[in-house]
Amino acid sequence: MFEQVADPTRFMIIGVFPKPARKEDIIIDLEETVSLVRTYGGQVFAVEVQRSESPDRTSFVGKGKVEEVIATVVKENIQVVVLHNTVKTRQIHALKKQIAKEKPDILVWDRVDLILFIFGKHAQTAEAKLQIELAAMRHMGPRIYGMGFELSRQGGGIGGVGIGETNTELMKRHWKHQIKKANDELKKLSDEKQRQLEKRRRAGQKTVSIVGYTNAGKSSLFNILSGKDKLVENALFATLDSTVGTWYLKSLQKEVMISDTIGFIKDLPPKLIDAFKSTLMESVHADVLLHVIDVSDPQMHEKISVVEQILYELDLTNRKRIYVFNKVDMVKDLDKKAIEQQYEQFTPLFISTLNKEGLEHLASTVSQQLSA
Ligand SMILES: Nc1nc2c(ncn2[C@@H]2O[C@H](COP(=O)(O)OP(=O)(O)OP(=O)(O)O)[C@@H](O)[C@H]2O)c(=O)[nH]1
Ligand SMILES: [Mg+2]
Repeated sequence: MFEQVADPTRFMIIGVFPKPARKEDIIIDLEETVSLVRTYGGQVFAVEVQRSESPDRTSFVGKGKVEEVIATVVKENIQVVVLHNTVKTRQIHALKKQIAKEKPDILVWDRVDLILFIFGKHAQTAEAKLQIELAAMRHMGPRIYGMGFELSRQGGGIGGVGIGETNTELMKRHWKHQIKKANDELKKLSDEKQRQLEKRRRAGQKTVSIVGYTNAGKSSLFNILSGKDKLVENALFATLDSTVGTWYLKSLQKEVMISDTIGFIKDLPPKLIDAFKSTLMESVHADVLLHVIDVSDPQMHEKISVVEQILYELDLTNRKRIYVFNKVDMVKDLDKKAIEQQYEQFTPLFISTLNKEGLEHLASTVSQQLSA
């Protein structure tokens, strides 16, 4: 698994937005990246926004802007420049090279790098670690060796920095080997999972899976329904693995399996989602999906679409889904009617895991869907 050698804490964010983008939307958008930095454990000392129809082909950020960025990096002693967008490897490399003239140890990450570093910090299970390792290798490419990462798995290390410059062939071979090794190990784990799922299915056991945007309250709901005690945190990506528990449905007089898993976020590249297929396997095999939504979030509708898009990429939109609008305790005068109308086809219902409100109705709705 990759580990940060010494965690950087001083961050700067750069966002490139199209000219017509509204200021309010830009702020909301950037706020998510700021929370990602916080989740990582960093602090944001500067934010730069560039308005441009098309990002610079060479270094993503335009020439004049780069000068400003360098000045800020030096002045604020920035350790990591995070590009709010998802950026091509060679552009990141070019930008880094320019900034490094003034600050040699600068790190430049794009949004996906940042998410991967967060995953890397939080991963607990062998499966989650392997998936992140693979995703990181695929997304970062050989760039990974200059990013302050080192391969810490036994026998996996090649000492981190520098190999790219010294022996490209050796690096390429090592690279292929690492990817294959991680792939093989992951395959073993997911085959085992597949067998267990198959066994459950043969035993006639139904599975309900909780999905949704990160921080919506999925683990909170999972804990109540399963009586377990999973980590709940006001942070993005508190959960990275998947956990299965049992939920007793009174009206059916039987137990069903319930699973909680990693949250979704916008702009996740498909290859990253692909890397998490093993973790998401429970959801893939679920009889009913509970899509948990934070009803107090001003970006609620956009986030619903992001989750739907990812479910589509996972080929899960043919599945029965129930929209579970959570955190009703936080919204005064909630217009339930409007939401019910808009999402009628997804059997919308309203809960608060905090006040334990709406849970009976959730149980009866799920029971109905399972026996339908
Ligand atoms: N007010 C209020 N807060 C809630 C409710 N449900 C969850 N929260 C809070 O929302 C935050 C996120 O909750 P989690 O259950 O960790 O959310 P999650 O969807 O599992 O998040 P990730 O695993 O990070 O994707 C925590 O601070 C919870 O205490 C609710 O009904 N009302
Ligand atoms: Mg969670």
